[in-house]
Amino acid sequence: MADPLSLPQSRRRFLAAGSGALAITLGGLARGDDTVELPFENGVRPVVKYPQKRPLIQLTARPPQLETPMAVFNEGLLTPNDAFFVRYHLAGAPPSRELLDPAAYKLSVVGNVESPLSFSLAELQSRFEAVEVTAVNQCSGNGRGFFKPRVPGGQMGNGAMGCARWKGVRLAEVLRAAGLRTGSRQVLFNGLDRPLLPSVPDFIKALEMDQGLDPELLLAWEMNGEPLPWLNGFPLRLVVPGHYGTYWIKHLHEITVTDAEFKGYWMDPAYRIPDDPCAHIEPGTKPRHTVPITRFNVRSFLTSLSDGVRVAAGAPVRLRGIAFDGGSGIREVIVSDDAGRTWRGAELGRDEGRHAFREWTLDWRPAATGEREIWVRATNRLGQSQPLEPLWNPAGYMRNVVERVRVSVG
Ligand SMILES: Nc1nc2c(c(=O)[nH]1)N[C@H]1C(S)=C(S)[C@@H](COP(=O)(O)O)O[C@H]1N2
Ligand SMILES: [Mo]
Repeated sequence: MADPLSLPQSRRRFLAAGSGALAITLGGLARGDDTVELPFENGVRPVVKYPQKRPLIQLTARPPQLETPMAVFNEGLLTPNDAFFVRYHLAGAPPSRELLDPAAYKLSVVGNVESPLSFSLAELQSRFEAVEVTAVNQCSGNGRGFFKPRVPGGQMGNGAMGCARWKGVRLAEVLRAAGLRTGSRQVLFNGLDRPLLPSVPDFIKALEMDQGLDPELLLAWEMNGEPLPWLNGFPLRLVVPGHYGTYWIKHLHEITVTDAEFKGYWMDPAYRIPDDPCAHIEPGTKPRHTVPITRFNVRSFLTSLSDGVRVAAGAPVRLRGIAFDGGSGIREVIVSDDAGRTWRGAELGRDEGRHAFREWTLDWRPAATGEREIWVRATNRLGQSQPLEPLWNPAGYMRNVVERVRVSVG
């Protein structure tokens, strides 16, 4: 077996494996070489094979940032580990092989606690009950590349999301084992990746105490029945169902309980949204007040047809896609093939829980020839839906506009 901790294989090698398959598998516009073009300006990306991953769309090499081709979401509700997106912030990520040695690995629980604790992975697994949850992980900037006006930050298409079955122990039980002292206010999470320059702040995230005690939050070592891939947080990561990926700290090694509000860079000014019900302000303006980003808004996608494809007039086509939200669950998905004039209800598929992707299907028979746009719109169980126009904010977070896929009927 290939060494999972070795450097990425060369792009040439992937090319040799056959780039002809690209057009079918990537969902973007395949360019006939080892790149793909996402449908926005400067959208050309190399397609690169990393250890434990199939060839994925590369945003940056240092640190590795990879997005999942849209067609993968058509394969099933669980995103395979080898296709799951990868996001890092620090040039020193992922952590080195020495730091990730499972034999040497320890998770420590320190700060405002009665008894500071330290666990090996085996101790954590034997001391607490293992539980599982199927949940979506999505980057706050998923779809950022589509915003107009453009916003700074990683220019991603919609492949910075995925749904997996996570297995681990409840964070709340681990915190209780350490014993929270009075006045405990926040829980901080730090991973083994570190900045290379002293001027860059370490990637540390904070959750309020009540959220830290939510029984849904897991310290997970397994994803879809396998140990976490190296690039997805081996050996242990935080899983915060319904919440943006920024809180899902990978290579987690230190949990600190504080009695004050943490002011680190990655909580403020980073990862904040306008304090407004839609996290939205007029393009080009600055928000007056911001708050930390929290839960996903509602999203839905057509996964069975990629933008620009041709379908035969008069022949039935089964449309298929996914929808999800921040944890209430999906109530309804509707589809329009006439730019929003009329909508039809799609059939919802298997319910894998309110944090999972929900599949939808709809039988469609395109009658007239010509260019059509298929629009998809989901509503969650709280009655929240998706806007027809994108809601802009300065960091390009929480994009959830009704997606449109152009199809030519001929
Ligand atoms: N240690 C560490 N954990 C991290 C990050 C990071 O830079 N370092 N990035 C976060 C962000 S912003 C996202 S979107 C998710 C992505 O998870 P994935 O790489 O497993 O897809 O990891 C989160 N956990
Ligand atoms: Mo993210």
